[in-house]
Amino acid sequence: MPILVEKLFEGPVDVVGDIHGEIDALLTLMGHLGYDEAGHNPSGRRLVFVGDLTDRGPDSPAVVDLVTELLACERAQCVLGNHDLNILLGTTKHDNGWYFGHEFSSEGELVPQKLADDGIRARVQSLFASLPLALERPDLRVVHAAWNANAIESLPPEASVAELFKEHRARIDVELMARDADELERGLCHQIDNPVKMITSGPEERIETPFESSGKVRFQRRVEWWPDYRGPLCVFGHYSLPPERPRDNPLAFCVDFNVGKRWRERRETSATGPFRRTRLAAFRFPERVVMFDDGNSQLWSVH
Ligand SMILES: [Mn+2]
Repeated sequence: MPILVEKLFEGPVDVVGDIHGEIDALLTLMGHLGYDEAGHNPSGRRLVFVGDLTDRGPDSPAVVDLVTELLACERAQCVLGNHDLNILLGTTKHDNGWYFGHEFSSEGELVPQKLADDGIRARVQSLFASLPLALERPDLRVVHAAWNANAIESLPPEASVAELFKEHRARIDVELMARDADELERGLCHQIDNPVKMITSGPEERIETPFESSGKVRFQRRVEWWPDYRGPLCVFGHYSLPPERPRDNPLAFCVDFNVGKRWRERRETSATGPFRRTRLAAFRFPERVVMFDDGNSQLWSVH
C-alpha cells in the first residue's frame, strides 16, 4: 500500500504537467530538460509527474511504461490524477476507452490511440495502485489538482487509494440518505467531502445555470482554489490552463498547459508541431523556470 503523502525528493527537480498519452511530447521535453530516455540527468536532477498520465493522446501505454521504469530506478516520483483514479477504479469515461480496448471517436472521427490488452491493463493497475496522492518537502508541495489542508490532514499514513475512495463514498452515501439530499447536493458532497476526490480533482461549487461538457449536463463547476492558497510553493496540474493564462500567485503554479487537448489541435490544424495552443511543460525547481516541449523556456515571475 502506498504512503499517501510521500516525501518529495531532495535536490533540484523538474515537475512535469499532465501528459495524457502524449509520449512524443514527454520524450522531447525530457530532452530539453537534459534527461536521456532512461531518465538520467547529468546534473543529478530528477523528474516529478503531477498525474493524468493517460487518455486522449496517442500512446497512453508507452507513458505508463516509461513512468514505471523511471519510478523503479528512483529517477522520478508521480502522484495520482483523476484520470488515473478513474482507471484504478475501473470507471469508464468518455475518453478512457483505450484502457478497456475501445476506440475513441469525436464528432464521428477516430482519434488514433494505442489500445490496451490484458498485459497493459495489468501494468497500468500496478502503477496506479502504487502512487501517492501528494508529495511534500519543506519548500515544495506537489498534488494533481488541489492542496486542500483538510483533505490532506484527513488521510491515513498508508492506504489503498481505491479502497479509501470507496470507504468515503459509502460514508457520504449514508450521510446523504439520512438527510434526503437532492441529486445536486449528492454530486457536490461526493466531490468535496471525499478527500481522494478533493485532492485529485479539486473543489467544485453549485451553479444556477447548468451547462454541457463531455456530453453530460453539469450542475456544478470547478472552483479555482489557488488564488487564496498560502503555504510552501505548490505545483499542480489538472486545470488545462492555456499557455497565455498568467500564473499569478507566487505560491501556487499550475504546470498543466493543455497538452491534453493536443489530439484536437492536431486534427484541427493538421499540424505535427510546433503546437500553439497546447504544450507540455515542466516547472524547474528551485530555478522557477518553465520549460516547454517546443524548447522555449521562461523564468516565472509574478508582478
Ligand atoms: Mn486532471
